[in-house]
Amino acid sequence: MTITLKVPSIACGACANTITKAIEGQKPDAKVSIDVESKMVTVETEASEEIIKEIITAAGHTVEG
Ligand SMILES: [Cu+2]
Repeated sequence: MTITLKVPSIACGACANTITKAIEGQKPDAKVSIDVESKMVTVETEASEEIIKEIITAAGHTVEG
């Protein structure tokens, strides 16, 4: 399943790196790609959208919607 989330708190590549590591750390099967310009996070994973949102939030970021 592909999950796409807008994360407005992403300001730079370091933010994207933090989120990528947080998701991949907890869900090693996940493939994460983040576009810093549009602040869009795309995750290819078996995990639910709710879980991915929780991981991003726990990493100190805010998911829109
Ligand atoms: Cu940053």
